[in-house]
Amino acid sequence: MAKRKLTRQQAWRIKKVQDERSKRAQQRDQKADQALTESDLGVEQQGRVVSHFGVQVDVEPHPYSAENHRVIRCHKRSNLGDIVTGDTVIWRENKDEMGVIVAVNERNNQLSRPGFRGEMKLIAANIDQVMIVIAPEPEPFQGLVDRYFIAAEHWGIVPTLVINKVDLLTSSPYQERLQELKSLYTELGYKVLTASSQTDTGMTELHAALKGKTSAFLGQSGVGKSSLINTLLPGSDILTGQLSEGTRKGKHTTTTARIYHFPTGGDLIDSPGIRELSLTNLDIDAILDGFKELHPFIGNCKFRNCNHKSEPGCAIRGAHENGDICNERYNSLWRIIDSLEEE
Ligand SMILES: Nc1nc2c(ncn2[C@@H]2O[C@H](COP(=O)(O)OP(=O)(O)OP(=O)(O)O)[C@@H](O)[C@H]2O)c(=O)[nH]1
Ligand SMILES: [Mg+2]
Ligand SMILES: [Zn+2]
Repeated sequence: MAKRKLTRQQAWRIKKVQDERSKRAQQRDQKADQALTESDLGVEQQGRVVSHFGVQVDVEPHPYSAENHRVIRCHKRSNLGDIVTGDTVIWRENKDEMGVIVAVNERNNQLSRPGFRGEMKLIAANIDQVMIVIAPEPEPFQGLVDRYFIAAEHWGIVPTLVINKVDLLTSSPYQERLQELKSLYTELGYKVLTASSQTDTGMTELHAALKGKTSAFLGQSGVGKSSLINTLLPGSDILTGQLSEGTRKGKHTTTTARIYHFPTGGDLIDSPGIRELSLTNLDIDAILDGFKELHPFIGNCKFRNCNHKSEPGCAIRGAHENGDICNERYNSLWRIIDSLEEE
């Protein structure tokens, strides 16, 4: 009896919390709509989304200029759909130094990935290149790099591999692995940079690669994405976090993507670490596309519906037999395809 009563009470409380939540959301929408109809709203301006927090979004004037730079907290109408860091928007200023976003411009591209429940989550938009950061710690994995490169191919964005924390290399159990990864991806034709935000190693090359472009830093938590941006842009003062003592993994210090600027041109987007990059939104063809060295062979299998496992005349298996794709990458390809079939 007592148990049932408690349950009813709990249900009532949950409903109350939910009602309050939806009332608050409605009020926020009303507030944004009200602000929209106010006659003292400023003119429509172009802006870029610096960072977003649910219904509130930080916007800066676009295009960026160091002299006139400022960040304005804006409301967003719920009918505008998802807004993400890097979006360009039309906004109007309010008298209380807040703003209202009235439209989102079409994106050149968008970085997205499946979340825990398979729903697509936006990472950033309007990106020129992605910098995939790995380090001696947390432990680097080729499979994870391959996943990022597959995603980058799918997003239509060129990836660069950044091996960070090279000051730790000589004492690292993964020194050899990192050296192998460096030569593997260099041979495939990708740009591979080495860096250390601790000792400033590689910063000139990194800066040159970032100049004049919008680059998103991606990778596991703790590889030093925020530290790299702090070193490249002194004064950005981004919070960084130590690895956990036991597991030597990152603690997810950065929680939302945010844009930073080189005064001389070039935007950097810091993003939260991603534990494992799910590719469940992609089919086998998209996975194959992510393997650059297979491009000459894709579409050349004898059978149109070849699944590249045991069919005669398979061009993908043929490429492997002829050494056009190395064992490490071929095995990684199948591990990824198998993992998709499991999921
Ligand atoms: N030795 C060494 N440590 C570094 C270097 N760069 C970053 N670190 C350390 O690595 C830890 C993680 O750095 P962050 O910059 O917070 O890593 P992150 O990739 O931004 O992590 P998330 O925000 O959690 O995704 C911090 O303790 C940094 O001091 C480096 O070049 N060398
Ligand atoms: Mg960070
Ligand atoms: Zn085949």
